[in-house]
Amino acid sequence: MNDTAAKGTIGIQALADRTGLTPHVIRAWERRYGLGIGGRSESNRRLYTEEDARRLALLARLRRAGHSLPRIAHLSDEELGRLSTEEVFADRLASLRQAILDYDAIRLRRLLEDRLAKSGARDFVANDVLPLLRWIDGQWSETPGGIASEHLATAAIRSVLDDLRSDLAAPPGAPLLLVTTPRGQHHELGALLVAIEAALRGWQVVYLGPNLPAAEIGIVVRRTGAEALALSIVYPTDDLGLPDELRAIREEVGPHVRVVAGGRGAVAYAEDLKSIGARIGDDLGFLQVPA
Ligand code: B12
Repeated sequence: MNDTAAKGTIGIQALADRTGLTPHVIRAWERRYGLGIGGRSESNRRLYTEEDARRLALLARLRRAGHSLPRIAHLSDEELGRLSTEEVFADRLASLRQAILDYDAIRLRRLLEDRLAKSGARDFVANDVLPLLRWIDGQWSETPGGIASEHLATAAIRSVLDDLRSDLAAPPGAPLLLVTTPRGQHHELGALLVAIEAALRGWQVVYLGPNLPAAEIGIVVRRTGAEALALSIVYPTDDLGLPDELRAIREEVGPHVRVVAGGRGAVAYAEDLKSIGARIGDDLGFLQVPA
């Protein structure tokens, strides 16, 4: 038992959800290799901390990248961190990048689906989708054919994420979250990622796609009784109409619906978001399903 274990709040199923492993595998690994995670609550329940979840996710990633668990399970967190340099994971992206450079949309899609099936949703997002988007970012704006590559890549990513999202079923009675981007915000992938994460956390998600006017959001809230609304804001960051649109969203949804906004452009509208009582930031902790 490690000494932070007593403060753990995460049960084994939640730990499994976060790491993409099953409870059975976690128990087996603990038994065999002593992973240096977890402790017991006063009622003798096995509980884990956020650091434990991060350590276990890292161990699982390193194992998938070819490291042997018996050899790495006892390393310190710092030593594990060193192993997980970009280099270790570079290979993982190589075939995806090549498919993009070859304009081979079918191969790209197949590779992405394959990754998702092998790694599970969270690992796929963290270690394939986000690094790939970082690579795409500004990669070829000056290169002829570069814009086509970017469009091809994001169309494939979008489509795989959308399939993943629509496959995630909510438990009965789950609270309802609407996810969209406000009018004028056309970048959609952030909203899709939020929809996926929220569904994994037990929300029933109604995904409305990008660029939705306030009045439409209001209609859906009233019709569905949604408890919360997540807005992704990426680009532009200087839309003079967006502050009014955000105020209109609050008026439409009423005072009780929780509103959260994230995405790389959200901070540009921080004051406006604050003024409508929206939470801002990428912390998905707010998506904790209300008790
Ligand atoms: C994919 C992409 C596109 C695709 C969009 C496809 C689609 N259907 O969405 C295409 C190719 C069409 C495109 C077009 C353009 N794009 Co673009 N695009 C990107 C790219 C690569 C990813 C954008 C994205 O989806 N981000 C969303 C997520 C993945 O990232 P994030 O915002 O950091 O969000 C993270 C968190 O904040 C969180 N999150 C996101 N939303 C929310 C919401 C909540 C509630 C919470 C809790 C968390 C959360 O999730 C993410 C994961 O951690 C970025 C570069 C990049 N890597 O971000 C450029 C980028 C956003 N694009 C950019 C630009 C300039 C454009 C164009 C103007 C290019 C052009 N000259 O035509 C057009 C504009 C289109 C338009 N009408 O708005 C710039 C914006 C620069 C700026 N000033 O901010 C960027 C940053 C590229 C760059 N470095 O220049 N783009």
